[in-house]
Amino acid sequence: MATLTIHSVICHETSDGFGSDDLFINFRGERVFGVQQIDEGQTINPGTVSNFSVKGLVDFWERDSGSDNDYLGGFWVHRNQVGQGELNAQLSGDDSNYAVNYEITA
Ligand SMILES: [Ca+2]
Ligand SMILES: [Ca+2]
Repeated sequence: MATLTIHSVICHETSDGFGSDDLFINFRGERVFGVQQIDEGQTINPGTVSNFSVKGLVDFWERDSGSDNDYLGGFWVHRNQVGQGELNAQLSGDDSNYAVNYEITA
């Protein structure tokens, strides 16, 4: 088994529209974190969110009521990333700018 830990999610720019983002995170299609409000300049620290056997897709969404949720972006994680230390991903969906720091451990 491998473990996905999301150390930090830094919001440099929220998605389109007014105000903060209502962020939630899915792993393999199931919600593992949120909804958590986040605004520009803020950082959240989800921590260990899931275990997995081989690989999985991590997706970041912005929840909207009254319209479809906005897709912020995502990335694949794989068990062969165990031991690679802290990894980084950039999200830019819906004109957002997020920096994600994560790690895969055994
Ligand atoms: Ca929203
Ligand atoms: Ca929105």
